[in-house]
Formats: sequence, C-alpha cells, structure tokens
Amino acid sequence: MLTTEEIEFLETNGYLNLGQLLSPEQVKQVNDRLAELMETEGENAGAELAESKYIRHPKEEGADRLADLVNKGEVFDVFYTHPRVLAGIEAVLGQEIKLSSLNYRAAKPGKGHQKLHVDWRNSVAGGAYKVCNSIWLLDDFTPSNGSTRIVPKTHKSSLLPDEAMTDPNDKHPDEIRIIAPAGSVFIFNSHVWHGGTTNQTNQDRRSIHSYFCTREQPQQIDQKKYITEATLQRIGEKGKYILDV
Ligand SMILES: O=C(O)CCC(=O)C(=O)O
Repeated sequence: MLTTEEIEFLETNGYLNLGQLLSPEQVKQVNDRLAELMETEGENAGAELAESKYIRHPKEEGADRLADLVNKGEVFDVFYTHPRVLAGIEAVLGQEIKLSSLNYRAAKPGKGHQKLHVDWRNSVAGGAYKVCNSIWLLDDFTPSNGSTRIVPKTHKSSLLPDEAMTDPNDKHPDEIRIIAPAGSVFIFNSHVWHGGTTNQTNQDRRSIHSYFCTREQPQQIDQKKYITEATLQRIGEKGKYILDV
C-alpha cells in the first residue's frame, strides 16, 4: 500500500503526503454533510469532545469542531478504512491500532493559530509511538488559509516544544506547511511538533482528523459508548476491529 520510499520519508520526517484520496465529488459530499451537521448541532457541535476524559482542550476559540463522525453518515466511513491511510498509521504505530477519534476542525477567518505541540504528554524519543493522525484536506490548503505547520524530524526529539522554545507560538525556523489541494490526505506522526496557523482569508479552512492510537490506549471518543446500530450494520468486521467495538 505504501512504497519503501514513502515509509522511509514518514519515518525520517514524521509526516507523509498520501496524495488526493478523495475525488472532488466526494469532497463536496463530505462538506455538504458537515454543513448540515453544523446547522443541526448548533451550539452542541463538538459536545462529545467535552464528555471525553482524554481530550485536554475540548473547545477551541476560533475553530469549529464536530466529533463522532463515525456515527454521522456513511460518507465518513472512508476516513478510517482507507487502506493507504491504515498502512501509513501502521508504519508509525505497528499493526495493533484502533481509531481514537474522527473529528472535524475548521479554522475560522482570522483565527486558528495554535502553539506548536505534540498530542502526547511527553516525548517518546525512543520511537515507541502511541498516537498518529491523518489530516484530510477539505479545502485547498494554502500558505495563507491556516494550513497546518509541522517541524520535520521532531518526533525524534527528546524535548517538547514547550521545553525547547522560548515561545512555542512563534514560527520555528525549520517548520514547513501542509500545502496541497482539497481531497489530499497527510499522515502525521502525532509526536512531531505541529499546530494550526492563522487563517488569513475570509473563508473557513476545513479538515477532518482521523486520529489513531495503539490498541492498549483509551480512545479519545469511546467508540463503544457512541456506536449506533446503523453504523454496526454497515461497517463489517474490519470496520468493527478498527473502531474496537
Ligand atoms: O487542523 C490543524 O491544522 C491542526 C490541528 C491540531 O494540531 C490540533 O487541533 O491539535
């Protein structure tokens, strides 16, 4: 599913561009469904994150969030079953993986900046990685619309950004941006230093994070708690395994 060069690139740099895995029609379908959900959930959008013990910052001023997309439409099944994505996650975490959460994040105009961070409490310089993300671009990511920043190779650092930088809000000299057309998917090792940037345009910058963990970890969203009969009927044994339901 991944070439040797792709696996090596991911291992060395902590991220990998998997290319455009969604067609323009799929991107539109997904965006239409997300807009519908934002409308119907209103103030409650992202509420499942607040119910989780395993999310440190359930609310983010300046970003729209939706959570538990697993149970909000068939259109989201691909986000945790795509073979190239699973191969990328397995290249980082090993074979024993499961979905931790499937969430929407849109950086609002004028907002979206985050300090550089990792999604784990400490550095795991030895390479026993615990968590790995895939970010699905639902708009073209450009230098000005809040594209994600990553500091390549820092998944191997023994320091976290808070420890290594005077101010992790600052631009890092080695940081790169995820710049690619809508429909593209990037794997990033969640132990690599990364963060959102300010969206300087007047339109939302939309994405879905399909976030995985090793099998012994608790999930950010307890999939057993939220799983619906409709999802169970649809996703087959492989889907159930990935969700751990
Ligand atoms: O959406 C992005 O650009 C990155 C978001 C992120 O790193 C986070 O929410 O922890």
